[in-house]
Amino acid sequence: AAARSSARRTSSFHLNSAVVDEDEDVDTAPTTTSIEHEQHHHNNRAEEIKLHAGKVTGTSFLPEETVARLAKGSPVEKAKLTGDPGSAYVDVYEFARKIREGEMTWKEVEKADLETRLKWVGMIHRGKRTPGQFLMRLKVPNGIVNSDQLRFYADSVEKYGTDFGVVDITTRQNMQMRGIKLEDADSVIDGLHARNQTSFQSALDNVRNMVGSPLAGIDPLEMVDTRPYCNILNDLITLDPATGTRGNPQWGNLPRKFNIAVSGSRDDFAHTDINDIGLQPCPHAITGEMGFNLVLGGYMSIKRVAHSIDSKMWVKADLNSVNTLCEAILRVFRDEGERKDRQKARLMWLVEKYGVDAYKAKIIEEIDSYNRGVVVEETQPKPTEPFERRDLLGVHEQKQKGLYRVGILVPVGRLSATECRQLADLAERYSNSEVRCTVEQNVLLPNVLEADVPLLLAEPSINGVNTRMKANPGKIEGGVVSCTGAEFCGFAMVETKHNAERVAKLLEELVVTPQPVRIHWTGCPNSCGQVQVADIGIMGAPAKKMVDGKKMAVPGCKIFVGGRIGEDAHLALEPTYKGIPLEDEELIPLLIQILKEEYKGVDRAEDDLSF
Ligand code: SRM
Ligand code: SF4
Repeated sequence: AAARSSARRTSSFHLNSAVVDEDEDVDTAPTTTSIEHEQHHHNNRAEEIKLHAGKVTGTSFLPEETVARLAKGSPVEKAKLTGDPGSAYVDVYEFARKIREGEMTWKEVEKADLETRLKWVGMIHRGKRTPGQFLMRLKVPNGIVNSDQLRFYADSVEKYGTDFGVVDITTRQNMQMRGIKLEDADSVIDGLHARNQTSFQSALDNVRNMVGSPLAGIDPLEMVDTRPYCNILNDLITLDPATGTRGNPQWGNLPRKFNIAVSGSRDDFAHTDINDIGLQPCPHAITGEMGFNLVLGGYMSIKRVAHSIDSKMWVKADLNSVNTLCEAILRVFRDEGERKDRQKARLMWLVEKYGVDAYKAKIIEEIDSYNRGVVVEETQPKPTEPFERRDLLGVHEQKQKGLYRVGILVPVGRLSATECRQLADLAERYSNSEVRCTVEQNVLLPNVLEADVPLLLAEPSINGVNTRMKANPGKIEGGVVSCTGAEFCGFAMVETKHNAERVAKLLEELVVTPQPVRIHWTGCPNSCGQVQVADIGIMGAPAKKMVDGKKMAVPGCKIFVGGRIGEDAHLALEPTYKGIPLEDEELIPLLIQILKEEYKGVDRAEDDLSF
């Protein structure tokens, strides 16, 4: 295993022949990944199963010393050792077929497969809320989808009904389909693969969706077009170099989840400061050549929330450098990361174990061993001229004369099948079928002709007259982000999405703020809704209330105030308020107070239109 591991490690995985070269004009770069020439594999089930059947497992890439640690590791590590998650790429087809043909029911799938291994194909069982139904999480590099994919999501979830069959845009600029049953999973996966997308390696101990700039290629202030980087890294992680199919065992047994974000401008729309790897564009101080400063170790969890730290590394903005740097970091993390205590298994802990200088030396040694001519330099000084972070919602000029980007609010990221199709219609009519997701769970349509902008804004699906989606939302409702919450998530302490959408509407009616205010909701301390970066972050938590003269436990929240994003990012690590019952009479007055004290809000009746 060790020999195979090192042989694999030093080989170069440049399968991305169709990935746009950084020297090319990438304005019309492919919207997703790059392997159309491999498409026949994905369309042919029998061939794909044959290819995967003989494939090496995730564990076989690990050095013997790491495998020994797995054996004494956490229950998840032991489970991964017993049933290699990489084989889920094949097993999901087997389960689906057997259930369809009446050979078994979903209840007979072993618990370890049902609740854990299937996460390697992006299937997350919602056993507590909707037994037998799954959420299928995709990989959408750089958050770019097209109308055909949107229609496919709608077609895939519709049969599960309007309550369960919905599509969510996530806080990683990604898509999730809900309600999927195991017997349908194979055809949905095939449909994704036929559309050059995948759900593989999107959950549990995998590298998660590649976040990039939603303005890639259309931004007058762009420093780097993030699309080719997101695509090549997505391919590095999910494309099996041995077979050319999705599902790559090489990165299929990491110690923990792993997040990568590539920022394209000083706005940092990708939130590099809360990702394990954050690539921040920055020109070289002497040569002026564009490159990336690397920040490391940002993450959020129940036990610890950490802002990323300066790694003291800079690489050129070219695909080989970025791919190699990320591969080296992943290799060291995979083989050396913590396997016993999952609370200490995120990258930050490994960097701290080494110390930044020793870690840097280790990564440079690893990069040099690949012999790909990649040079790592010291962190370069960031630009200092004044810069104001820009809005993603609303209508904005692009770098291309006569073309506009139009941001559209998708409240809490939730789309019904009908809304998916409405978005697809808009994209076909106005944006060359392209839709871009943001980490704020909204979308923007790029490349809208100037003359078409008024027509788009007046479209009945987004004009705000009885529509959830809005092209011109208010400053409060436009800034709402929410995790999944109790409706589907077993960890949730409270309901989030419906509360978030309703409370935002209420606040919008009562208060006016001069600037957009970002209110984030998250159902538990895992902080999928990233409350620590929000202006106002509402996290599900216990609360008590007097009921009939007795103190009773009620659903409640903690409130974080003052998180910042962009160049001047800051995490609000401690809540300002605790134990607030999640009831309108308690919560609304407090939120209004915060909006007035911290964000210059005024009562709507007093609005003097000066804003
Ligand atoms: Fe998350 C676990 C949803 C972004 C930190 N997250 C979960 C699970 C899978 C738990 C579960 O099994 O139910 C949630 C599935 C709920 C559902 O039904 O949708 C879940 N996380 C989400 C999403 C869908 C929230 C959303 O509504 O947008 C986001 C999916 C992103 C994606 O497309 O991949 C999501 N989760 C995040 C983020 C934000 C980010 O990546 O910027 C974080 C904090 C950042 C980070 O990871 O460092 C986050 N989720 C967690 C954690 C805590 C991780 C840790 O190191 O402890 C868990 C629990 C875990 O992994 O053990 C978790
Ligand atoms: Fe579920 Fe908690 Fe994540 Fe919300 S923050 S989706 S409740 S794990």
